[in-house]
Amino acid sequence: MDSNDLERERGITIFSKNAAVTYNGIKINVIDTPGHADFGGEVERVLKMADGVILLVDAFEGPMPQTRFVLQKALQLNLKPIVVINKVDKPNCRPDEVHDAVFELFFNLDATEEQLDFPTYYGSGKNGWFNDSLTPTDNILPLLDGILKYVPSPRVSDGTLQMQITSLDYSSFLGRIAIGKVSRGNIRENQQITLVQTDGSHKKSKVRELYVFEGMGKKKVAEVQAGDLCAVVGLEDFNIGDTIADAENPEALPVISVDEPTMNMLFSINNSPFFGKDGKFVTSRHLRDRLMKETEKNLALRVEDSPGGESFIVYGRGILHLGVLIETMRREGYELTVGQPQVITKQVDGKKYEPYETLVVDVPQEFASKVIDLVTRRKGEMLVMETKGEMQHLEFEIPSRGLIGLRTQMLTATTGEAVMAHRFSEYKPWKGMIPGRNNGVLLAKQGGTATGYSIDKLQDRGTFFIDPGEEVYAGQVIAEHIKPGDLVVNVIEGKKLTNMRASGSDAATNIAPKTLMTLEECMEYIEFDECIEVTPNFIRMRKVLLNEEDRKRAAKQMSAQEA
Ligand SMILES: Nc1nc2c(ncn2[C@@H]2O[C@H](COP(=O)(O)OP(=O)(O)OP(=O)(O)O)[C@@H](O)[C@H]2O)c(=O)[nH]1
Ligand SMILES: [Mg+2]
Repeated sequence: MDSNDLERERGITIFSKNAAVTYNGIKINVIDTPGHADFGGEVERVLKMADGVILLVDAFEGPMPQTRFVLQKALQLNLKPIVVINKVDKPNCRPDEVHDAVFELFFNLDATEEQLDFPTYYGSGKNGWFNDSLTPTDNILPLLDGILKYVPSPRVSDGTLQMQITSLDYSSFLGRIAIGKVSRGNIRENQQITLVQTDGSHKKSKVRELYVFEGMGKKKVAEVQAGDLCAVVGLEDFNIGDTIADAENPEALPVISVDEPTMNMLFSINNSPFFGKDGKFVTSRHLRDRLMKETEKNLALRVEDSPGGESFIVYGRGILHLGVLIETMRREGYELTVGQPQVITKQVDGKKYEPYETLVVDVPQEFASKVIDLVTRRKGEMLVMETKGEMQHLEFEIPSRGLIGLRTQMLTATTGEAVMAHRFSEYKPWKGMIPGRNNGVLLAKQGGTATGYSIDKLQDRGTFFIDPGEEVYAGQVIAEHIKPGDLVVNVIEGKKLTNMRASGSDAATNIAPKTLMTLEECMEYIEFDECIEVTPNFIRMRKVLLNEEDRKRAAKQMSAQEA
């Protein structure tokens, strides 16, 4: 069901989606949720529409850190999950062990007796079958039977209309669409309603059109009964969390709460020399309107104006959550500058607390000690070490700060073999200094077009992030230095012209291709005095202070302050 461009590129679900099937005369609404903890806000609200949960687990990998997160949310809502162990087609899969691991997870999450007694189905989505045993079939009917058997019919109560808006959709024909579950009464086309907003205020409105989910699409209907999910067209000025209620006697449903943000980043207008060259929306006004609009549907996101009015502090649930927002904006034509992600600390009993995460790393045996060393240096503590076939399975507790920049180092240290995943666990006391990036960077001395000649000469000094022919500006990060400390270099030098020409001596042909970094890799890479210029076609890392003299002065000031 992943239909968004970003979802397809990354192979993960970011936004929840609806589908519906009718089986044996009973309508089954299906809601697909993201699995990653960064999108917890999305999971928490859509689970409110659900009467049951199917927990999908990989038959080889078993429960992942994010499995714990979504399962916890479901258990807290008193939903009784059906466990589906998928991908039993994988060679070396271990469905029985995975089943035990899932049981243990339920137990650790304080599941009730009833929840612990979960039904389990096995199968392969890829091969199109699911069964209540490991015996393959050629269909998914046993699972559908299980859904009818174990998922209770919707809990509805008697009374006037109540429907909480849990998602938004947009259509250029119909405008904004409110999606939710009718939990009481019924809703009709052309009905007058009262919208009860999360701050308690009331607003009269009218339903223009109604849709229910059918297959992968929607079907227009005249009326929807309590228990079904629906999409309402025609309401004005609504937000997620609002209740659509009776026109005369409106009663609101409890407000949806979502987890607090754990990370923030400074978003500003692009103030590089290349300002406005690439994007359509470039002013702080554009940026502000776009960010505010996002907070309407992205519940775990918060935006604050920062003094001066040119920048905004954006609070989110992690690198991925904020990264997806930035990536979406650049595709819409925005230009912006984003700073180094900062974790959000809290004061608890007069002490400084910071977010911690559970980090899981699966890595071939021979790299295990390197990984442990790397994570320990970043103040991680190992909790679990298990052998899984050829692989070593490691679990750590680590401050979120320690994760920033870890991925690149981890992949380098394990020649790309490590598989890592992490999830926010809790706030705990501040763990002290965590070393940042080991290496310095090479910075462009002046603006211009990078030449193959200069890059070739500088190749043994660093690993380049640019190719010959790219436009650069002074203060732009163009390479990783092979050593600590930054170096300002000339990359626009042309080859001295001589009359001698030898075939095959063109420097450009010997240049290693540039290292391409994704937006999130850049977010994890930069240091506090650096930022990222994001435009529709370019992602450039740069110093906040582009001028070399300014940087020297700032550094002097800082060391004076430290002294
Ligand atoms: N071998 C095998 N691979 C599968 C099977 N089902 C799904 N996959 C693969 O597993 C990967 C992840 O599938 P998704 O459906 O995106 O997983 P997801 O759980 O929705 O992931 P999130 O939305 O990010 O939580 C894809 O590459 C699928 O092709 C299966 O039955 N067998
Ligand atoms: Mg998915």
